Amino acid sequence: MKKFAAPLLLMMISLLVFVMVSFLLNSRNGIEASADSNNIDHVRFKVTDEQPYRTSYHFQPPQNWMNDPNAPMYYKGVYHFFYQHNPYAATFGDKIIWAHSVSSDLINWIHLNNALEPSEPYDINSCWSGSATILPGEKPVILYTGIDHNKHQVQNLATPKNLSDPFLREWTKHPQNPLITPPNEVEEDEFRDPTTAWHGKDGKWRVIIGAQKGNKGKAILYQSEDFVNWTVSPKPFFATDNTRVIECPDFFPVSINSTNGVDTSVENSSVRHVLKISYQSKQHDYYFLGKYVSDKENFVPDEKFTGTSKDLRFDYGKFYASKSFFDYAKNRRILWGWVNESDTTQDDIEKGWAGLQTIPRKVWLDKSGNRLMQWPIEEVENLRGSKISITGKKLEGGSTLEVSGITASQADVEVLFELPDLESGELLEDPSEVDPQLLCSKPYASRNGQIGPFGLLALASKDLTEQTAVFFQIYKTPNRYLCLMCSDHSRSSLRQDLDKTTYGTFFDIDPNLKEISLRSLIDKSIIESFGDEGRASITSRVYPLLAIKRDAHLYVFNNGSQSVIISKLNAWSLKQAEIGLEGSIRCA
Ligand code: DQQ
Repeated sequence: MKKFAAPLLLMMISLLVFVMVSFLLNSRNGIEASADSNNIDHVRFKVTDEQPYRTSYHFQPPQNWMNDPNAPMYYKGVYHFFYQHNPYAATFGDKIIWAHSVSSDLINWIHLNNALEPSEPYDINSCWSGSATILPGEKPVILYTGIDHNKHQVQNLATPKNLSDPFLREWTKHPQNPLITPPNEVEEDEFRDPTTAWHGKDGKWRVIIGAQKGNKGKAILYQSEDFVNWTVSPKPFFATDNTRVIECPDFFPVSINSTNGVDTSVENSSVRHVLKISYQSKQHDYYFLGKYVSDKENFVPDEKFTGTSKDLRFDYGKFYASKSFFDYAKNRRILWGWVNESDTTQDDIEKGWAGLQTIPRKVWLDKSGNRLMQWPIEEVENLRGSKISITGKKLEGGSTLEVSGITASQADVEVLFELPDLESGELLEDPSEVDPQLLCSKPYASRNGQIGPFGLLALASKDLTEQTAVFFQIYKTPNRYLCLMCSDHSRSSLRQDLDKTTYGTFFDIDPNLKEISLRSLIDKSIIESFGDEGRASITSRVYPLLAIKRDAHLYVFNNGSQSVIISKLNAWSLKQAEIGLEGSIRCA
């Protein structure tokens, strides 16, 4: 044996050196496209020092895969954010962990050690999504899903080791785990994602857990007096037909007459309730406004789920598995959503990372009571640098105006358009027959209307061969006016092998509306857009080849036959957020 020891050692050392060198090379993670437009299908990437698609102010781990936001909370002056992470690869994996970062402002972040990793029979095959609840006496706890040794999904409790550490660096798994195993009426491998718990009037805690039985999606309610022993409610809190599994449910009250948020346990006549479900096969987050009937322990939505474009969504673009929390420091409810990639898995492996989080959004009930409003948290405005403004500029039909003087690849743009008489909008006899996403996808050349399309061309190349058009078009119907909001990705990149689905939605507008606003947060490969002060939002992932770094441009355009006026446009270059490891903040 001895004579093999030296060569074996040498081999192991060489292997180690090889692995380390490859890791270092890969972890530089740069990609740069050689934009040979004659041969665009074959464009591949080469490693360089800088990545054009890695974001500057969106939350990202240092490397590898990230998906759902987990257990956001505020504790002793610190915001906590946990997330689903594969620390070993830029793809999803079978040992998913809970990574953990902290912040004082929800924009700049310090990455800490992982909070939860597979270690016990009840979570040995992954620690999946869950939520935090702050128990009386300011004691935060986490309920999360473990994939156990049988690949069944069970719910576990973890508590902080040291409550006097505001960073809550270490977490202890409860000795009685698993606390909840799949009940008879659900499938053992489709039972996950406990919500933040709320406290009922009877003093008991309640959580709901996403599940599936046959084709039905379910949210199963559990109750507990001590947060350790949980009893299943005999009937589901909520169920849908033909959706299969409901993932990452979220349930919270919203104030009827204020934009402030309220604690998850508030239940009185000044609030309505929101149930959000993540519909796995569509990868969309749908929400329902409705009535929480606490004595019957169920939720009665105002509208039934149809599985069509009529259902309300938090975001009509790339946005999934979202999670909200009540930020009692600023009395607001904040929503995070996972933004997946639209490039290929091979691209993700070459980039060395995949997945973003949206800029956290404040969420509240619209005055109409019919939908939620969302707006990027005010803290993002602290990143604003140089500014450019345009006022009172008429945009004739068919015109395009460049917004120059800011970093167009990393910007915050707010524009207010003055509208012509809404009566001059095109007639849509029966909007319920029209899928807005399909309407938005009409080929660009044929898409010209009366009032609009008008909006922004973001991440555009100088010659406009690459552009992501985020725009509005106004329609009249027999009894109301509608705004179509779209994000058109058909020309977002010269590359062909990307998911370029165009997204869109309708929303009602006030018949007396004179102006409409559009805000876009642009960050290298993501555009988050908010229409009409946050009435609708669309998040896009785009990977331009030409419109990167200094070659990215921003335009305002109007392609309708009626002119619109830019009443006010403010655009800012945004600075890079500080997102890095503890002790050595590196920029993202
Ligand atoms: N992601 C988690 C699950 C959840 C899904 C696994 C939603 O807990 O259902 O990473 O994206």
